[in-house]
Amino acid sequence: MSKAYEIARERYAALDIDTEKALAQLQDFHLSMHCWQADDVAGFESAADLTGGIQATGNYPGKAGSVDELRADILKAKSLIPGTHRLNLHEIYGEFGSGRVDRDEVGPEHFAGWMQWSRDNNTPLDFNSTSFSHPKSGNLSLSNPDKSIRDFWVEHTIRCRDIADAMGRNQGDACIMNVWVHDGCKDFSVNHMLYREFLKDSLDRIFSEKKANMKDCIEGKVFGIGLESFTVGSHDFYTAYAAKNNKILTIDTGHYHPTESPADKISAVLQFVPELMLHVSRPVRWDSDHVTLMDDPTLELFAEIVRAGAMNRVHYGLDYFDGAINRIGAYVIGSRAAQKCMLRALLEPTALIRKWEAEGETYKVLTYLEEAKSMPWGAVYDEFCERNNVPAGTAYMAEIDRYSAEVTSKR
Ligand code: RNT
Ligand code: ZN
Repeated sequence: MSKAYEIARERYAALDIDTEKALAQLQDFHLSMHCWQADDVAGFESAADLTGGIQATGNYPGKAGSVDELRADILKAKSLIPGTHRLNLHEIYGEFGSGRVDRDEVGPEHFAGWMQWSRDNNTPLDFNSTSFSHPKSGNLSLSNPDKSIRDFWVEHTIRCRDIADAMGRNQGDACIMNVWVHDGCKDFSVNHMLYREFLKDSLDRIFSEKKANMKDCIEGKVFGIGLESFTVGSHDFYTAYAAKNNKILTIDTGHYHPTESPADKISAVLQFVPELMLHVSRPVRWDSDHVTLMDDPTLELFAEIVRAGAMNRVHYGLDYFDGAINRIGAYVIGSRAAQKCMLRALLEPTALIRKWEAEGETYKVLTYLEEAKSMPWGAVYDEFCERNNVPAGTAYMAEIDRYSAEVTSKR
């Protein structure tokens, strides 16, 4: 135990906070690392461009080009992130062999290798259907007025639920499957009602069969690139759908209006939906999917979860894809930042602050919130790293640089 940690433990104890308890809670806090930071959302299905209103920018060398490279990169990143974590896969990351497997033909067999990997590496899997980067993606998938295209995507998503169910069975723990579709319009449309009726109907068909080993979550957003004027799966649409159908709602922190607070949605929607999935990201001016940092919106998000007593009702996915920087570094920075935000939430003297709030002593509420910022939480995080045999502080950079020199730069 380091001297710095011992001092931190005493300082927190004076506020009635048990750092050992916080460390145990942090050990039980599992991120769902998104596989798609490793290769700029390319996947292994085809060489098709990334479409569907999202874009990865940057050309940093060494992105993963095969399933083996992707697995190696994920394991390297995981070795520099304390704790145990999950991996979140998209359908386009299946192992399809040499023949083409279309999206309406995919099955658990294409993820048998991943399930084996999941067991071998103690890394449970989560899953996503993939509506983008395909000749049938267009602007509308599950809400397309053309029934044959709609049916194609319904079939795809039903098959993805089978895959997720197989993953959940394999790992003895529910696989969380996200449905996000890019459907929208670049310009004015007078068919909002029609498209939303189709989307609702498609979702009803997709979710009609109950599955024991997976859970569904649905993700809305404000707009996609090239689809700026209208989004079929808006937040109102999915929040209402999730509340009515008892589905998990996905909150992607990059998907809201700039002054809207994703953190404040936690206690609002948890009154009506069973659980939440997070896509923790960092929007810079728009849904730019920059690497997650320990910034104010993310701190507030995790603080709201802990204050709500909802730690176990939330799944902690990450969702960013920055092709401009070292991709292993991106995983390590973003994952550790999310953990720091959670740790700081766990170390908040909430009971004391609530007492001042109840007494109407607002200046004391602010005093405690302000002082919490300069408490020695960093020493507690370093202790967490050390107990997990992961380098604390900046020491992980040496290993990332070595891996770049020996592995990714040779690709
Ligand atoms: C897009 C959504 C979605 C994707 C991933 C790749 O705006 O955030 O979650 O980022 O599925
Ligand atoms: Zn997302």
